[in-house]
Amino acid sequence: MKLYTYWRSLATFRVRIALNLKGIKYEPVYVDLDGGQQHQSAYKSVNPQSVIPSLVEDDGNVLFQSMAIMEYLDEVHPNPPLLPKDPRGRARVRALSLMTVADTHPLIVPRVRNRVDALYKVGEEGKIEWVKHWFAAGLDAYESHLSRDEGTGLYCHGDTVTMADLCLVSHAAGTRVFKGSIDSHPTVKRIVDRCLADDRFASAQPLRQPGAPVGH
Ligand SMILES: N[C@@H](CCC(=O)N[C@@H](CS)C(=O)NCC(=O)O)C(=O)O
Repeated sequence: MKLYTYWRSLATFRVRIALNLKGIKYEPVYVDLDGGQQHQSAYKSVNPQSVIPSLVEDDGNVLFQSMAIMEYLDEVHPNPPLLPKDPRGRARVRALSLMTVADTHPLIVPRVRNRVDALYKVGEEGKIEWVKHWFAAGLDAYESHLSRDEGTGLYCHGDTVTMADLCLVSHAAGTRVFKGSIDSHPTVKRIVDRCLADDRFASAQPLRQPGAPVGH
């Protein structure tokens, strides 16, 4: 399997964790998002949307969109499961996952922050402020949900890891990359710290990938 990846990509981080949890080996193929490699024809022939991750199976089948990939991996390699068995549990885990995948992360990706700058000339500082705003709003929403819902346990849903934890951890990592903190969100922090104590999460972190800046 080949995983098209970049150190900072939060969507790819989610998939790297899923692959580690499932014990699936993969060959990383690096796509330099800052250098615009996602727009070059070599990569567009793999994923015409010009975004990562893409996961290419040995027979050439291309999987794309992190949530679809995580669910596919879960169906093909059911252990350990990333979704609960009951429909309400599955709905809650998917909903918590989508808070990152659909509602926060898409607002801060390079193509969006660059477009905001192109239209409104916000500059580097303005782009960082934009990103920080959406990460903070996402953290507040997670904290409110996770601290009040009975479904929350040691992890986002119950006492075992689910897809929601992979998404939450990616949100927390993005917060950190952009010099924010999760310290004032105790439930989020408790769950993220527990996840990152597991090397299958920790080794997949953005700042531990080749090409990441040192000294963070
Ligand atoms: N919804 C997609 C998001 C994919 C995405 O936007 N990936 C980012 C990196 S995390 C990317 O490739 N961005 C390139 C760009 O914005 O130019 C997923 O979850 O897979």
